[in-house]
Amino acid sequence: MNTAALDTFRAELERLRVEAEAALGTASDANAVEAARVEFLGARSGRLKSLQKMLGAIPAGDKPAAGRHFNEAKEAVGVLLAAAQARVERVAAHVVPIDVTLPGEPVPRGHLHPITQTIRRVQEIMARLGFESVDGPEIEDPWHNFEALAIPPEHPARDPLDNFYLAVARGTDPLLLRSQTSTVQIRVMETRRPPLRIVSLGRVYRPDTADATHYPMFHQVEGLLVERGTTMAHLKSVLRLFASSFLGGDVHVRFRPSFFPFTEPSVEVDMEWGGRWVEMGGAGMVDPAVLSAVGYDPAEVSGFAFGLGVERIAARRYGVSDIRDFYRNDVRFLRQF
Ligand code: FA5
Repeated sequence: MNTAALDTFRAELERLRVEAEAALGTASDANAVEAARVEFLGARSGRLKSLQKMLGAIPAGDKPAAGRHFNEAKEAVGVLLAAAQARVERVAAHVVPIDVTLPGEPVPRGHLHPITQTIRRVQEIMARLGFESVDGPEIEDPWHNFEALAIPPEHPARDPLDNFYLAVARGTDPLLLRSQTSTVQIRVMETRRPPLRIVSLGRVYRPDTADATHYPMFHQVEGLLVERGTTMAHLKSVLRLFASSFLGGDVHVRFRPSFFPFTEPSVEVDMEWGGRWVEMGGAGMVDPAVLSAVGYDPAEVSGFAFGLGVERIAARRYGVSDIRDFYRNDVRFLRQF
């Protein structure tokens, strides 16, 4: 039978264990753990030591049981202490002291992609020549991408192998990713009256195999001027002024006879800069049939249009020999611009 003294002793031991668990469990650093150790396990005045002294008052028959309970409690508190010490050591090892007086890590600043820089520069130069920047949709209907530009249904330029057509419901017109920015000429002429001076820069898409001068997604700069008395001489002057501002220095522009269904006459535009001729795009006088189709009177106004490859002129300006580099997303390359 347990005596009242043994019961009290056990209750005291349990209270001590619970309090030691709370103190050691919440101790947040080595000092707090050490303070708890002294309080509970201190060799001279620790609380366990005080309880040990009560053992003397336990009746002789209960002494072995009381001793066992005491040892169990002491061991339990010892385990709690070891766990608390290990925990605060782990935390301390991970805390890197912060020196707030050190200079911070520099945050690398990005910049605009060279193609975006080129687009903005072209817009700026053309604005100085009086050309307003306009946008058009990248998903187009066949009217704006082909028909209004005098490219009839049987024309090879409409071949599914040469365009990115979008799947559409049966019976509706197949939309496509525009293959040229000349679509914007039509969109502007449909909604405005001459005189017109616009420039439009944006993405176009063709299933071309990527090589040093081709990419399936690329950018074009489209220019359109419609005014009374416009001639090829105006076209050449504008292109030459543009090229000289863009590339810097004296740039020569050469026209080679060509064909586009929506211009007559049509030319390929080459530019000579730094002793080398490079093909930059196509151009011509807007075909009178196109002017009529949008409700302009070809007897009253005439116009010129041109379309240049943005990657090609950017490559020329920056001395890039492969336009695929613009899209490899290699920051070592992009950082140079
Ligand atoms: C056209 O796209 C005509 N719309 C240009 C035009 C506009 C003519 C207005 C008359 C009046 P072309 O298909 O030649 O033309 O393309 C023009 C330029 O885009 C090319 O000279 C070239 O610089 C660039 N280009 C064409 N295909 C690619 C490609 N896959 N990757 C990069 N640039 C390209």
